[in-house]
Amino acid sequence: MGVITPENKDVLSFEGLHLYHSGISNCAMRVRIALEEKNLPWTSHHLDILKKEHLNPDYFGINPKGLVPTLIDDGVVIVESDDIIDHIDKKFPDSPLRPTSASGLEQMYEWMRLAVSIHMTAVKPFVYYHKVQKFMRKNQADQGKYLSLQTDKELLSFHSKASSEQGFTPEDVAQAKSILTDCFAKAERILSENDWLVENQFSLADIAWLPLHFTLVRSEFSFEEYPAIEAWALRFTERKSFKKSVLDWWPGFGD
Ligand SMILES: N[C@@H](CCC(=O)N[C@@H](CS)C(=O)NCC(=O)O)C(=O)O
Repeated sequence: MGVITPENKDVLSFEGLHLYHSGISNCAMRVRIALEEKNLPWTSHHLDILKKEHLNPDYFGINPKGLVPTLIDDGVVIVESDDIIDHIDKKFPDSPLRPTSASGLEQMYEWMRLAVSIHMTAVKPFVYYHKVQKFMRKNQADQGKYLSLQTDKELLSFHSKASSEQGFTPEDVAQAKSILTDCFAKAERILSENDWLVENQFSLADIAWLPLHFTLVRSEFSFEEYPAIEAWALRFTERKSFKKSVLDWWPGFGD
């Protein structure tokens, strides 16, 4: 989706980089990593999504789906984590986070698209089942509020399931796991011969995927069968950006 025109016009006068984000959100992690890799100053607007701080008309007026992250760059509102990190790298080209060849670029975008495309079908159900649904289960008042704010059908259906008595089931998790396994098998093949996902050069592709590893490993997903991915994740944690963008914001799942 990228650049949008928000209903909440307050943000149009924001100067510099402002990020609406949540410590726990893997999508927001991508943006914080890109910002720290570039050493860019940014203003934090933190919303604790476990406490449902994002469920209010002001925020839905900025991000129509009520999701984090949202970046405001000098009054320009950008949503969707892959579009946001692409914007950051294009606008601030020092220390580039992309390969130079056309085929490398195509591969990088493919990995970014894949990371975003499996969010609703695999990452969210897996993480909700193991960690989040006990916090996110909405009471009737919260559910009513959500219904009055949310218009996106896929999210309405996702959250009505998450809030239901049963929540996500072992069958949902098995389906999610099979999608994740396909992706990680592909990444494992590449990383067993390379340090980074595309052309052996650190890029937005790695930034799109590291938060998924970080979150899934804390949600009982086993990476035992993927030693090259484990080594890649470890390499990532050694980067200067990692502590400031991921660890320092990570609240834990409350267990
Ligand atoms: N495709 C979006 C997904 C954003 C998304 O789902 N964000 C999650 C956190 S990772 C969120 O805001 N969840 C709160 C909710 O579903 O109400 C992106 O990549 O930015």
